[in-house]
Amino acid sequence: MDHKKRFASFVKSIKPLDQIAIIHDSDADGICSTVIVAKALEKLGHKVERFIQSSYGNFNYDRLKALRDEGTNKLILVDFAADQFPELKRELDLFEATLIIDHHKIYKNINSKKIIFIKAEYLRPKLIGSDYCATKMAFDLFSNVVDISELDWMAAIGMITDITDAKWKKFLNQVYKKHRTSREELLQAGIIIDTGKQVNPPQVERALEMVFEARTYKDILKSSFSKLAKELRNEIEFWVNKFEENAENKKDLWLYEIDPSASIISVVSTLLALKYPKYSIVVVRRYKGKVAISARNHLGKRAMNTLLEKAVKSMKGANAGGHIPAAGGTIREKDYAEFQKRLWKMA
Ligand SMILES: [Mn+2]
Repeated sequence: MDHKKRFASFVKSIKPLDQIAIIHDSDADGICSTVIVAKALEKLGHKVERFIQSSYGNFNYDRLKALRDEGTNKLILVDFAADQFPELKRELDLFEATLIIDHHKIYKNINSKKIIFIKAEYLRPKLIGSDYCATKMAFDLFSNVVDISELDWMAAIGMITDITDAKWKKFLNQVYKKHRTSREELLQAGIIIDTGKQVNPPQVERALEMVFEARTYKDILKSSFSKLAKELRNEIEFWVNKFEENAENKKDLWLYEIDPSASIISVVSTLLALKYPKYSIVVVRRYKGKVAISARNHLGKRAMNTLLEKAVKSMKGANAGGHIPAAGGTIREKDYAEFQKRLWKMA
């Protein structure tokens, strides 16, 4: 059976007593895709009971078993590369059925009787994951079973903020026209949603709620989160402007350590990649004994996911992954020297 058909039969098989949980990435793409899934299911008469942010720590047998024991029998994972986990089969076996909608690199095809595993390339063989974000995938998949056309602006926010909009000009132009808006304005809304994961402590649940309640993108622009976003913007600009002065490089590879008050390395690296498209830029931040890493190469000439995967390979408690132009990871602070050594070797 093809992926669209398996998706449709997953949706059709949901029964009134089923309890559904969504595990999602905490950025704008993860949040917008989650809201699209939940709203589409709501229209079909189903309620999503639990929303859980994906993290490497959250995705393990004990936590998933606890979720199952609380009653969750159907699991939906969005914008999260579950196929990266070696123990995955045992973990997902806890649930009656699992639906995975994701556009990260394909590590392993984990389709099975109980797992409906949908990657960007499976739906659109001519595209790659970095052209087709989870929000648009969810929008397209659910549009086949229920009319959610009023959520097109939300799909656009996910696409623009995840920088996966290049191949979708026609769709996006229709959205801009219909809602009398622009790429800039929807990007602004996406940046506000992203504030939820950046502030200290994070407020991802509130960001999710805000998007859930928004009737249009304007509600997001007017939300209380927009003030938080403004404050962060000054700090983000500060670190972007310090790049040339403080970053180190070997050939096209740049390493930039920053010490911000919030988790803004991924925005800083994205903005730097747009400013210096030819560079491969790795931005790092030490935090609580760990080092968070965000890597970008806007032109995709060097695969950032592979670069980080190699640089953290077999380090204890480390993880890395993502897309060709944009990847991320975490290591222990004590492994940072080794990480740098490996990075410069690959320059
Ligand atoms: Mn994404």
